[in-house]
Amino acid sequence: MDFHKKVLIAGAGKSGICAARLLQKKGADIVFYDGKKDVDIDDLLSKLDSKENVSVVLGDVNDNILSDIDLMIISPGISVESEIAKKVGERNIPVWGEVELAYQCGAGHLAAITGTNGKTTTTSLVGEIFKDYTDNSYTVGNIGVPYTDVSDSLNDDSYIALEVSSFQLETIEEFHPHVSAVLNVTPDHLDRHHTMENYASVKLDICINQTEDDYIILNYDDPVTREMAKNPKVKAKVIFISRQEELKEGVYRKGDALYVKDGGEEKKVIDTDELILLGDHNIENYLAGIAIAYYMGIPMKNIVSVLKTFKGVEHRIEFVDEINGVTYYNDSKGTNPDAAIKGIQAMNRRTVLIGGGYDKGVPFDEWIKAFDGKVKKLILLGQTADIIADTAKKYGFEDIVFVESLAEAVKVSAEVAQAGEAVLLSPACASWGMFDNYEQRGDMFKEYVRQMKS
Ligand code: UMA
Repeated sequence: MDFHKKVLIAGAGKSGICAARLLQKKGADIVFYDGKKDVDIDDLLSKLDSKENVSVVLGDVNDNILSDIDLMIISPGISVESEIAKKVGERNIPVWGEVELAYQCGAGHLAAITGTNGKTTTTSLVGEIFKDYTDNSYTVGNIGVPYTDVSDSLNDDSYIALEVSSFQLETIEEFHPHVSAVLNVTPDHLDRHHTMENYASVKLDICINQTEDDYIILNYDDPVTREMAKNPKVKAKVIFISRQEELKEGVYRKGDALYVKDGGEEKKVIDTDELILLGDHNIENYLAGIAIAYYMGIPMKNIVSVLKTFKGVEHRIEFVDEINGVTYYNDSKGTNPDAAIKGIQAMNRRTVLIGGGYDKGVPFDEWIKAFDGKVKKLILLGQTADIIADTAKKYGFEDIVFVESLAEAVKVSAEVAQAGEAVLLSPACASWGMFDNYEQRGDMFKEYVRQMKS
């Protein structure tokens, strides 16, 4: 593909910057556009390899900038219904997402993973399995590292685990993974996609260029993804995963073990008690990870070896340590009640729960109802402490301690928890006000826990 062109890059975030760097290497001239008027232009230019033949347009879309553009690369955060995308489309200028650009410039064996929940954990698991198999492997996409950041380093032997969001799938053209996966589809991003039908349809576009030589992994237990198997878009071989049913063909849980059944032959992969991550949702992530790696042709020994050691994604029900028989988990990414429900559901023992933080005005009722007799004591901090306590009392839960800081929360938890129990930081609230972000909150939690060991 000839990129000696003038390319408009919409969005000056991570995706736009990596796309620009890749295009500069290919000899393109760049026009950056960002809707934010206060983007620091010097800072933006300093992130590029060269400032030559780069211009920056901020704020309103000016028709003049479109006059000699050959291609637009759109960042995932910018809707295809945005003014700039519409204006470019009207001029018949192609609009590619950053993922399409990376794909067209890249090479290698590609596995692409989407779904409403679990895609980061599954992508990370698949990425670890690829890494165990070959040094020439990459974990990229919505997970945080733009695909364009690595596409120039790829060759035919590379293995790529790519997390793709529905936003990124809106603007693919030739994008063609060998194995794709749609893990589940539940309501999300409806402000952008308008209806569940549109949202599910754009997710299924992950397979639109696949052929019968490829595979699509679908979740049999999710009614939406189960139905997808019948969709005319699906040309690839369908491989189902299920944690509820033994399948005639596919990857499933039966009793206390996970299995692959391929060509009618059942192969046991691993006993579930050898896995580190807890919760049914993680069984689904494991099954998907096994299916993706297996159909990418990775030997079972690499798959099993990573399954035994995979600790999940940082800050998501992350095992921190075991001290005096008490297991500590960091779920700082539980920044809303829905996410925190998954956190408490994942606990298989009595748990001291640390919650509270920034007030986003959301109700906590469903979270408290999910305690399910497992919460031994609720340690509360931050702006929402009183609201959470009032909600808990409404449902008859009174074992509450108020603390002033995360350090105090850890100290009190350690005093209260007994051997065989767990301490879980899963705040159901954003971290703002007390911390810069959930990562900092999680890092500090881990630090306080580890200090107790020394
Ligand atoms: N911008 C506009 N106009 C708009 C919207 C944004 O000009 O209408 C500009 C912003 O001012 C900003 C730039 O676009 O300067 C940001 O671009 P972006 O929102 O596409 O963000 P990136 O930094 O490029 O990060 C994106 C993904 N962000 C989104 O999809 C919103 C990151 O996913 C992804 O990790 C990264 O690319 C690398 O691939 C984040 C995300 O929240 C984690 N994803 C959603 C999710 O997981 O639910 C889909």
